[in-house]
Amino acid sequence: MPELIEPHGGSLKDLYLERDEADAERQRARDYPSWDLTPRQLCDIELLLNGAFSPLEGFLGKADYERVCDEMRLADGSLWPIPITLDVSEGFASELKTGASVVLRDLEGVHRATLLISDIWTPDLAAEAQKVYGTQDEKHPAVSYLMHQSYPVYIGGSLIGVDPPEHYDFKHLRDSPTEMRARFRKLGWRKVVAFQTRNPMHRAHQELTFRAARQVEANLLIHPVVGMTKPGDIDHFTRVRCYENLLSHYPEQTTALSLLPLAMRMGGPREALWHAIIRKNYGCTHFIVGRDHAGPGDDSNGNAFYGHYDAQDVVIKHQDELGIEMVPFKMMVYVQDRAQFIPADEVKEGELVMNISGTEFRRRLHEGLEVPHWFSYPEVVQELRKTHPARHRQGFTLFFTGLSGSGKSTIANAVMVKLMEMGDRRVTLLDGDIVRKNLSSELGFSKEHRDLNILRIGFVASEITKNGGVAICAPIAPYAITRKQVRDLISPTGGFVEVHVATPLEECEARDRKGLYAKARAGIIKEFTGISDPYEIPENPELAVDTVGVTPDQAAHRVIVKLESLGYIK
Ligand code: PPS
Repeated sequence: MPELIEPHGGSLKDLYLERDEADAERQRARDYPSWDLTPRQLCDIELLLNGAFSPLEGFLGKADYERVCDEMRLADGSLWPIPITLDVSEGFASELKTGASVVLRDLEGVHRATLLISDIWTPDLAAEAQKVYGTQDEKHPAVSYLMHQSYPVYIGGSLIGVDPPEHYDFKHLRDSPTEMRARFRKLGWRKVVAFQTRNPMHRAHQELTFRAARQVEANLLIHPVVGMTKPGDIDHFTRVRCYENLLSHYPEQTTALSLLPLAMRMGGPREALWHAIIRKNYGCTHFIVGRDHAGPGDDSNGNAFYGHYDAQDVVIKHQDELGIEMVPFKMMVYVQDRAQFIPADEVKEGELVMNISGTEFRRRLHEGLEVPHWFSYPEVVQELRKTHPARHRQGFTLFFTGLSGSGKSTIANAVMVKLMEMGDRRVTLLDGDIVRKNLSSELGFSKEHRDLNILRIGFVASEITKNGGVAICAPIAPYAITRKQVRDLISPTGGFVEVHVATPLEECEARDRKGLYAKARAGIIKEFTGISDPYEIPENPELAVDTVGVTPDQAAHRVIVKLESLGYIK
């Protein structure tokens, strides 16, 4: 395998074969078992193969995995804080043996790499969550991923890179570590400070990066993550256009922008170390770590998962070993009298400090309110408004959930008619029965089939929402985690409003419009929700409507009022 030795950034593992070797590998591997990589695995493999994850040479084997979880080190002792593992289904794993090879394919079926299997094992995912992220609280995105999205078996081994991924967007901003180092060399940049971000950059970020570069007398690399970030983040297309706009406000020749196709884990301190190693691999000499670096937000009790500056503490502790220097920063605040952003710890007594939080900024975007110029450049705000218009111009999904016979379809229908009467909305109704007929006719009512049904509805609704329409869904959707998956899928594309049609079981059964409850009681229909199958009551729906003593028109009106109060209709 070619290994480049570089004075700047240390040695780099480039795992790709030369073109003719790759052709031969493709031929050789024709009959190997093959695995379709998940979106996260696709991000991981890109950075494994291009050397961004050096010194890794593949997905972690068991000994490396265990030591990484326990001590943030590979089996050979080198620092590595996040387990990079290949999770596969039990069925697929049962076909495999150590010493054999697996073809890894992308979403289009292209052979991206071959994995030479060294280990196959079933990890304790809850233990991994506890060790790596310090919690089993599923509000942590990486914990939720481990518990609900990860496949149960890990396979480890070294990788042979066959075909680099093709990105069709922002080609001019995509550099491998080798290309990035070459660019720095060509530009004559000897010291480079990297700035990691998953958010749009405003003036505070600009000032912070200016100061960092000045402080260490280095050039600046704005190195935003465009792989996978925190669910609900602004999409990378919008962000990158914002960064490009902002770039014109930096002095020429001092600053570069390049995109990092990383799948973040939101692992706070451990993730900060990981980010630092990656930036060293890209040839940077310095790395900015600010407040709440790679923070996952608050846990289920409303407390922060990590201390605001824990990431800085961990990075400083390993600084010598890392081979890249941290530039720590406090939160930046705007001091009105100075008309300037400064770090919070430099504010003098009596100075008036202004700040607009991320939440407040999003509220202003949603409501179409003004964003002051001191906070962000108008071009950046304009770019954000294009893809994040005020709420009444956004698409949204209205997701009714409730027992059979609770009145979901009736209310959904009435709401649809009222929205169509208003005239400025394109509405699609995905009622339970309609979907079962047109999308899910082969499915039954086992948990697996219900989940599949709901995820299909979620997929269609997300497409409608993304394109500015209104999707009204009315399935039973009895499982909380599946409803959450649908919410997480749709929220980044527009609004998601969950309405629990909370008519009590006794009332639904008494109505028994379709005669199904009687059949369920008689055991003729099995797995009937509320009778012989569970219904998990939504804990925090945007609205709960009990239809007892309420006409369908009144219930629909409550939904319309809720949509108005949330800003989805004007
Ligand atoms: S789910 O759980 O969300 O996938 O269910 P959904 O697609 O909404 O389908 C519910 C409708 O199917 C009829 N039906 C059953 N419901 C629940 N449990 C069982 N076993 C079952 N068998 C058939 C029932 O008419 C539901 O319609 P609604 O409109 O909810 O009354």
